Order: sequence, then C-alpha cells, then structure tokens
Amino acid sequence: MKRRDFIKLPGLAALGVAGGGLLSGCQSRPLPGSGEVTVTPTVCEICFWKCAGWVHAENGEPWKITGNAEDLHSGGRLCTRGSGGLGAYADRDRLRQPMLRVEEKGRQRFKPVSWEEALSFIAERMEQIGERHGRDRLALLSHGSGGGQFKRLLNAFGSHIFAQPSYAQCRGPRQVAFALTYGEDVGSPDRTDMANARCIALIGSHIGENLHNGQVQTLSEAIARDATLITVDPRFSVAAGKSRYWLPIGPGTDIALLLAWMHVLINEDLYDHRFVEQHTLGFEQLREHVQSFNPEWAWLETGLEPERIRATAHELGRHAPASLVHPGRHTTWYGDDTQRERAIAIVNALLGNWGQQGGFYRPEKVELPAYPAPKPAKPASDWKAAIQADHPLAPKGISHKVIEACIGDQAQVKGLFVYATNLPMTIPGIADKLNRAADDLELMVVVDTLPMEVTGYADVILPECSYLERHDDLRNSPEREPSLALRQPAFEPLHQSKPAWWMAKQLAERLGLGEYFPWQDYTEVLDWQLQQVGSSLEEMERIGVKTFPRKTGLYFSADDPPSFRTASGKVELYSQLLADYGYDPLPRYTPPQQPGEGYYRMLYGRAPAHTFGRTTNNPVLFELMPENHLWLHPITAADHGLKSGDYARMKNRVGVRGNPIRVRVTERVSPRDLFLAHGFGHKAGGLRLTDGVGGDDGEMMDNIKIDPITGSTGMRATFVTLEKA
Ligand SMILES: Nc1nc2c(c(=O)[nH]1)N[C@H]1C(S)=C(S)[C@@H](COP(=O)(O)OP(=O)(O)OC[C@H]3O[C@@H](n4cnc5c(=O)[nH]c(N)nc54)[C@H](O)[C@@H]3O)O[C@H]1N2
Ligand SMILES: Nc1nc2c(c(=O)[nH]1)N[C@H]1C(S)=C(S)[C@@H](COP(=O)(O)OP(=O)(O)OC[C@H]3O[C@@H](n4cnc5c(=O)[nH]c(N)nc54)[C@H](O)[C@@H]3O)O[C@H]1N2
Ligand code: SF4
Ligand SMILES: [Mo]
Repeated sequence: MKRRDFIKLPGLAALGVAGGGLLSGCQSRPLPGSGEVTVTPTVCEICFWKCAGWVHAENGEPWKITGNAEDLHSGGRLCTRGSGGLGAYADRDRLRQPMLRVEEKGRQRFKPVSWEEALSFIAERMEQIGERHGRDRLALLSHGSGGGQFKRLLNAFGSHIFAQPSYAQCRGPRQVAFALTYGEDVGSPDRTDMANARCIALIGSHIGENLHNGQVQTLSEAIARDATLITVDPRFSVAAGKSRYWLPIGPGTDIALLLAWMHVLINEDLYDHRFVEQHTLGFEQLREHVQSFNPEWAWLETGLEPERIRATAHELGRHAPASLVHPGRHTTWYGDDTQRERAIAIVNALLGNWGQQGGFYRPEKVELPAYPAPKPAKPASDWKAAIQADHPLAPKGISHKVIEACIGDQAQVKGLFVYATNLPMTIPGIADKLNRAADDLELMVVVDTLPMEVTGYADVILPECSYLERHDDLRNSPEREPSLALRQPAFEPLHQSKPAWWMAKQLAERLGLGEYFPWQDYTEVLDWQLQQVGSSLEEMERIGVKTFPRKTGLYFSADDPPSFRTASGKVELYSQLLADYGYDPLPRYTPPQQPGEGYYRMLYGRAPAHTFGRTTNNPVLFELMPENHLWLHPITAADHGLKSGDYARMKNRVGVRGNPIRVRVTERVSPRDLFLAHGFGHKAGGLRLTDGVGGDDGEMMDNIKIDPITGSTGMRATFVTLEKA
C-alpha cells in the first residue's frame, strides 16, 4: 500500500467540532457606531503588496478594515481584496486544531490532536531523520509572512533547502535577467517610477486586473497626466482599454517586438548616448545583433504592422529617460523567459532610465538590526549543486526541483515543511510528483489556515491563525520612502490556531534549539528592533506606519552616479556570463509552439476580486466573484454552439478534462485564444463555498516549458479544445 493516501478533509463541521461563535460573515451585525470601537494596526496578507491598514472592531466584534492614511506604499487605501480581509478571519472552513495522519483498519484519516502531540511528533521525526540521514535533509517551501520562522528553525537544525513559488513560478526570469544586466534585481515592490513617466510600455502586465494597489495608483496617475501608454497583450486587457496603443501581439512573440524596438532605437539614433557610453558594455555587439530584426521582420512574427512598431519605438525614445518598459512580474511564460526579460532590461538601458525620474527609482529600506540571538551556522554542503545542478545560474531554490528531490530511496530531502503555499494548484504539472514525494518522505508538515489541497498530503497539519490574529515581522520593503509597518493581533486566535512564531519556537524548544528563539513573546523582538531605530512598539501601536528619511537620492545624478554589481561593473548588454555557460549572450527570439488544428491557446491571468486560489473561499470575496469565466471569441463560441452563461469544459492534449466553467463571449480575446482567471476549480474537499466551482488553469498545463537559465516553469504553451457542458 502507498505510504500516504491523499486525504480530503471534510467540511470541518462534519467532524463534530464545536463552532465556537464563528462568524458567518460580517453582514448580520447591527449598524455600527453604538458600541465601543477599537482600531488595531495591520499589514494586509491577502496578497504580497503588504498594504498597511486599520482593523476596526466594535465591542470586540469585527467591523471593517480600512487603509492607513500615512502609508505611502498603499496611498492610504486598500484594494477590494484587502477590504475583504475580514473574510480570512471569518471563514467557517478554517483549520481549527492540529491534525495527525493515522491509519485505522487500513484506512488513513486525519485525527484532531493536541498541540503537544503534534509538536512532539514532528520533533521526534526530525531527530530521527537527523540520525538516519543527516541534519541537512529537511526542506522548506514557503510563501507568506511567517515563513521566516520556519526557515530559522530548519537552519538552526542544520537544514537549508528552501524555495518559494515566487521564484520559479513567478519572478525568477525577471530577477535573473536584471541581475545579469544591471547587477541587481527589480525587487518587490517593482521599482518603476510610473507616476512620473511620460511613456510606459506594458508587456503582458495586466495592471488593473493585476491589482497591486500602489502600482495601480501610479499607473492611474500617469494616465491622468496623459502619459503615452502602450499595452502589448494578445487580449484586450483593462490596461489595453486605457492605452493610446494596444498591440495585440501573437502570443509568445514578444522578443521579436523587443528586438525590433532595439533596432529602431539604435538605427534611428533614439537611444541615450551618454548612458550607453558611460555605463554599458557590449553596445557594438548589440547593434550588430539587431540589424536584421527590423519592424518588417517582426511583423511576420508578431502580426503587428511595422508602422505601429516604429511609432511605439518613437514614443519610447522621444520621452526617454522618463519612459520605461515595465519588467512584468509573473514572467514564467514560454521557457525563453530570461531572454525576454533580458530584452526588456536592454530596451530600458537604451532609454537610459535606470535611477531616473519616470524610469526606475532607487529603492531604500530601513536599516533594521536583527534581534540579538545566535545565528544559525552556514550550510555545510551546497544543496543547490545537489538538487538543481542543471540550472547553475539559478540564484534561488527551484520549488519543483525541491519536490523532485523528495522522491526515491536515495532522495536528498527526507522531511518537508510547507508553509502557506498550495503546491498542487501553484506548481503546474506537480500532482504526480507530489504523490510520489509524499509516499517517500519520512515527514511532511503543512502549515496553513484552510484545508487546501496541499493539506491532503501531510503527516501533520498545523493550523495557523489568520493575519488579523497575530504578530509577524515588521514590514520593511525597499521603497521610494523607507518605512516600517506593524501587524498586530486585532482578535484572539479562533479555535486552537496559533501564529508561526509560536509554532517554530515550540518546536525549537523540543529540539534543544531554544537559544535560537530567546523570546517569550514576539512583541519583545518587535519592540527591541523598533527601539534601535528610535521608535517603539507603543508608538507603532498608535500609528501603524512610520516613514523614515532617505539616506540617498531617489534618482541618480552626475554627482551621484549609479554603480552596477555585475562582473564588469557596467550594464551588460552583452552577457559574457551567459556566453560562458553556453546560453545566448544577446536576446534570441525563438518562434513559439503553435496550438495546432482544433486547439486554442489557454491564456490566464488575475481577477481583481481574488488572489490566486487563497481567497475564493473567503465569504466576503466569494460574494463579489463566486466563479471565474472562460472568455471566448464570438467565432469560437459559434463554432461550439456556446453563448454567454453556458457552461463548457476545456480538455487538454493528454485528455485531462476540466470542471465546467461558465462562458463569457467577448471580442476581447482573439479567436485563437481562451482566457480565464487563475485560482478557481478547487477540489480540496473542505472548502464549502468554492470546491468544484469554476475552472483551474493549472490542471490544463501539460506542456511546461522549463527556462534553461532559471529553471522556471513556462505555463503558456497550453493547448486545449472545448466541449459543451
Ligand atoms: N487581483 C490580483 N492581483 C494580483 C495577483 C492576484 O492574485 N490577484 N497576483 C499578483 C502576483 S503574485 C503577480 S506575479 C502579478 C501577475 O500579474 P502580471 O505580471 O501582470 O502577469 P502577466 O502574466 O504579465 O499578465 C497576464 C496577461 O498577459 C497576457 N498574455 C498572455 N500571453 C501573452 C504573451 O505571449 N505576450 C503578451 N505580451 N501578453 C500575454 C494575458 O492576456 C494577460 O492579460 O499579479 C499580482 N497582482
Ligand atoms: N496555474 C497557475 N499557477 C500559478 C499561477 C497562475 O497564474 N496559474 N501564478 C503563479 C504565481 S505568479 C505565484 S506568485 C504563485 C502563488 O502561489 P501560492 O502563494 O502558493 O498561491 P495560493 O494558491 O494563494 O496558496 C496560498 C496558500 O497559503 C495559505 N494561506 C493563506 N494565508 C495564510 C496565512 O496567513 N498563513 C498560512 N500558514 N497559510 C496561509 C492558503 O490557504 C493557501 O493554501 O502561484 C503561481 N502558480
Ligand atoms: S494590494 Fe490589496 S490584497 Fe494586496 S496587500 Fe494591498 S490591500 Fe491587500
Ligand atoms: Mo506572482
């Protein structure tokens, strides 16, 4: 028998657990204003933009969350999703107590256990793995604020294997391409100075649907000031609707467009000579490289008329340096993604906008000392060389490689911790490997707030309380204005849920590693850190956000020129490092694989009301958008006898059929493409609002294009047919 069966957690009410005054939503409360109102500072965890806000309660009962007016990062406002954050607290399907996988009469199930039992079990298994295989054999996959606590725990134990889906399923290609070119990453928040730009080109980047709050605001400011917006997207996105130029590009051909833009900027002498001469390396090689890539050539690849390619290149050049090509964020598309991101980085270098107003600003964060505690020892061995040797330039852990490293008797990883990432819906094509990994692992711990798909693979499930019920580390993001923001518990943790810092400390004590967590309560850490920068917990409890003066200029100048941490100290248009490793040193265009007769290309993206699959069961946000829609062109709809409101199923090339999904007929997608928002189609078993509702884009992805440079998973060579449901 398999060591681990996938267990679906039933709706937890079915376990006969007491409800304990759980809210069913926030609508049924009496009109606010009569009782005692308290406000508590928070930092939103509904997505990773980390807006600061206030949680309002009346007589201790949740009322609403609003933005913190002092928070420059969010412009003092929360987005739709952040405003619905109370739903993360009030979700009736939340995990309530620790659970342990047990087997009775040949059947596996989860048994509710005490924290004592769960933590002792984990600590014993960790020690066992350490003795049998070595203390470096545990791994952490994480995507959330409390992940650092478990990282500290595993590092102290002796294990350093670590990955986040925000690398190999998201920003990896952008990070690596900008580091190769400029010597540093774009970072988060993305350091674009859009509010001051005179011309902005979006490659994909569906800002407006992609609702990173502050970013939407700076783009809106640019539009209000009549900046030229160029949106390159096969679909008529919200941003396309606000643009002077919409370039409905053939999917996967963006590198051809970017090369043609370089061709025009260089050959028509529209590039920034001073920047190129002073700061870049390899311009002559670039000039030669792009000679054959004129707009007429790009037309055949992209389907975009040469005049439009020229006109948009002129716009970019004319407004430089207050002109930028947005680097995008979710950049794992077609497997040549580092090349595309390098091309974006190079066009920006030609515009000379690095550290310039209206281009890329210079971010700064607060110099915040770490709490005095022993530092875990550095890794004894090079785990990246062991598990991802085929991607030597990857600076970070590759999530799917970590899972592969859990498979087999000789596996490198023997114990896996998963913190706040729903692997089956997050890493495309991982289901089978995850099953095998779960069979072979000696320990798998999942820390989550909800009974998501990933919990079904665990030995132990640890229920974390929501962000509204806990402390986490201070927000200290690299920004225009350095600032700190505090997240405080607004409510007592519901049920038996606990914060990450508590769990990690408890485990550390059971493992004899307590010295690495020398605090009784996390407020000691926060207060100590705040005192070092002239504030205190008491002050931050009152104000929530504190902004600090910059130490450097927001932009570079002749007296304060930029420096680049590349090998040459210059912006590397030509990358010797790529050449040394056998990759293309200048961006190369590869024509994308085409869908073939009868198939459509499945495009996916964001919907403003949800964050991935983490909010679809949120009772507040569910009401705003209960299901996703499959966008079809009228011709496609007619071919399949479908109209808006009907249900259809996608089927991929290996025969996987998706859930029924409601059709939306619209000319905003081309007849060759379909589009849907990611995050629906849950099959967890215990998500009573969202299970079985809508379609899951990830389920259709059978043709993952791995980027050789970063190791990231290109997800857009996904071809499907349609069936009426
Ligand atoms: N509401 C909401 N906002 C979010 C998130 C969320 O979950 N919900 N998640 C956040 C996160 S983590 C990320 S990484 C970002 C992701 O958001 P973005 O970085 O903006 O994602 P993209 O993949 O660039 O954008 C998707 C768009 O690309 C278009 N597209 C598809 N194929 C191609 C192509 O070949 N060429 C071009 N030019 N366009 C193409 C699609 O039609 C779609 O409009 O969003 C962030 N913002
Ligand atoms: N098919 C497909 N796959 C994608 C994408 C896509 O568009 N389509 N987008 C990619 C991108 S850009 C990204 S960034 C990744 C995102 O990947 P993930 O961050 O893994 O995305 P989610 O599905 O939101 O999973 C988050 C998990 O964290 C849990 N959680 C939420 N809040 C908390 C908390 O406070 N504490 C704890 N412990 N757990 C919590 C949720 O219940 C859920 O199980 O996905 C990538 N994968
Ligand atoms: S952008 Fe919205 S969901 Fe994301 S942190 Fe800000 S308020 Fe929360
Ligand atoms: Mo992302």
